[in-house]
Amino acid sequence: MRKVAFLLAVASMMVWVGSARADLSVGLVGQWGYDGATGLEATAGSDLALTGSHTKVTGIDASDGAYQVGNGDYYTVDNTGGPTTTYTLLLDFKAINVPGYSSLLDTGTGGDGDVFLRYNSPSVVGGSARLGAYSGNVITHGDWYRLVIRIDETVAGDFDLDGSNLFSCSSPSYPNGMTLQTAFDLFSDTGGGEEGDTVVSNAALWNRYLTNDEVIELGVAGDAIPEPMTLALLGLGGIGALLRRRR
Ligand SMILES: [Ca+2]
Ligand SMILES: [Ca+2]
Ligand SMILES: [Ca+2]
Repeated sequence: MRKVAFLLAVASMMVWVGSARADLSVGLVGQWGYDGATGLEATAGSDLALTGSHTKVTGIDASDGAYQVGNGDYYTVDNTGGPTTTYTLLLDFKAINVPGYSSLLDTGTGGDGDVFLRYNSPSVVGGSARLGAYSGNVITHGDWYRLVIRIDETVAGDFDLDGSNLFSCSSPSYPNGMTLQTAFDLFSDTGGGEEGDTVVSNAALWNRYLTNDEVIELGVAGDAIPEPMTLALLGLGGIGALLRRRR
């Protein structure tokens, strides 16, 4: 009986480990850390394709890989299986300069950008979105930020910076046009010229609308994207140690 009680305790501990944190690995369909030999390698999904050139620069810390792109340089994301109307896109970036507007996202390839930074004073730019939805002055040149863009084309859009909500859009007209096509571009305003110099350290894509709690859990630029499976394995390892100790 003592063994049964122990196993029940183990089972409840495993449930606790599984539920203690949201599972941010669910629906993670793309992840790029800009840490590999070319800076284009995916740890989830497909490798990025580069148009133009990019320069390896100092990242968020000494061990972090990051790349700078300028006007005419951009990454194309393979979104085979799209168009995608519900998604979450994460970018860890810093703006070196913002000449008027600087594109962060073009939801397709070869067209106007859809999410921009907008120059607003000598040292600060406004965080941004399509259709006139701009935040206040929240972004300083040269500082790192984690931007999380959540879109459900039919319902809502949320933009969060370092875990704080910049703005929500519930108007049905707002997210319209934010559908990710079967390929889409980061830091491109193809032909429009509205691209500043931007450094990127991380990008990630989920095929679902993350919850507010999950966005808070994602934290700030450079924070690891939590993988609860690792936590669960740590939990199992601990349980294994307990089992061994009982013998
Ligand atoms: Ca660019
Ligand atoms: Ca576009
Ligand atoms: Ca990186």
